[in-house]
Amino acid sequence: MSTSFWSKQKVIVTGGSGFLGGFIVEKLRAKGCRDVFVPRKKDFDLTTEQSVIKLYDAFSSTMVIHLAAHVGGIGANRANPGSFYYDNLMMGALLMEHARRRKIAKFVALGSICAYPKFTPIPFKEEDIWNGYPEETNAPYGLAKKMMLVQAQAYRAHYGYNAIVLFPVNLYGPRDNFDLQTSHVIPALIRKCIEAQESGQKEVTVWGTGKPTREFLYVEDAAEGILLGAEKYNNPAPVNIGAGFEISIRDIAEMIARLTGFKGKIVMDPTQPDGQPRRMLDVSRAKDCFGFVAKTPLEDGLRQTIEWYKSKTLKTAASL
Ligand code: GFB
Repeated sequence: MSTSFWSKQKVIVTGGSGFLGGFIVEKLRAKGCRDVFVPRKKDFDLTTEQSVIKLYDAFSSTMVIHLAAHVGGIGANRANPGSFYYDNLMMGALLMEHARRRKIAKFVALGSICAYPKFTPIPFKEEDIWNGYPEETNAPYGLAKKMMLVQAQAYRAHYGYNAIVLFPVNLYGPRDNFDLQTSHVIPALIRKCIEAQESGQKEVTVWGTGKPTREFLYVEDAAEGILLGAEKYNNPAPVNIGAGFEISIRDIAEMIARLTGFKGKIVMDPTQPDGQPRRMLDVSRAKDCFGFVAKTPLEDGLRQTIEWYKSKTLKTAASL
């Protein structure tokens, strides 16, 4: 445990009240960091320069962990390509530039696996990240996030600034977004299966053909990997943060049906987009550079997510 390192850090966590951010803030405190500042969206619009200046005026820090993003699943990406591009591009550019001007010692930027080319050889290696255009449904988002990699490498070369960029794969877990229009596939299918069971529905619709594959990293493992990188990694090369397996959408749908106890039919809806054909990361660099290996098996992570969602919906029903 590197308590001594974190006890000396004063950390700004943008997006610190979000799905991943909440786990990062909890882990920071568990690792001995006592000075954590989470800028709330209602107080700081981080797509504007004056808000970024106001943030850095409000809290002097030794590190920025930039998680804030305008993000959603494939449906949200298709519906909002312009704002996903602009908001994520501006937040990254402004936060890193002003962190540099303030001489904030370290900037940790979170890229996205959507930045990879549509047809990247499996497993995705970081050196392949520039070998093509990303898959169309989430290219604006992925490229906006990828510009932080360009900025970080340029700033290290020009100013000697210490910014690192980590590329997490699809995340899932408790406290995720379960809205059926804007969520990612795992929370969407958990909710659909549970609601179908409760309402006696005989079918659950799964978007696309079910043929694409994805890799899923449990959110607490992602938080651990990001903080290990934040503490130990100080190089310009990007690093994948993942679990190192692939599973088809049909297989994950069947696994979620089994784990939620939904016994009805899974119906594919090919009018909905498949998105990237295949995803699976080479996770060796994170292991070699800062000892990160994901621990939570997919079934265990799904069970914990399903239990959390059930308890949350029970609480909501009880409070009505
Ligand atoms: O998780 P998801 O929305 O985003 O979709 P991506 C993954 C796959 O699951 C796609 C299928 O092939 C979807 O068509 N899918 C099946 C569903 N049923 C559903 C459903 O009910 N809801 C959803 N959402 N999908 C994300 C990006 O791409 O990758 C994010 O949208 C982020 O911005 C993330 O970058 C890493 O995996 O295609």
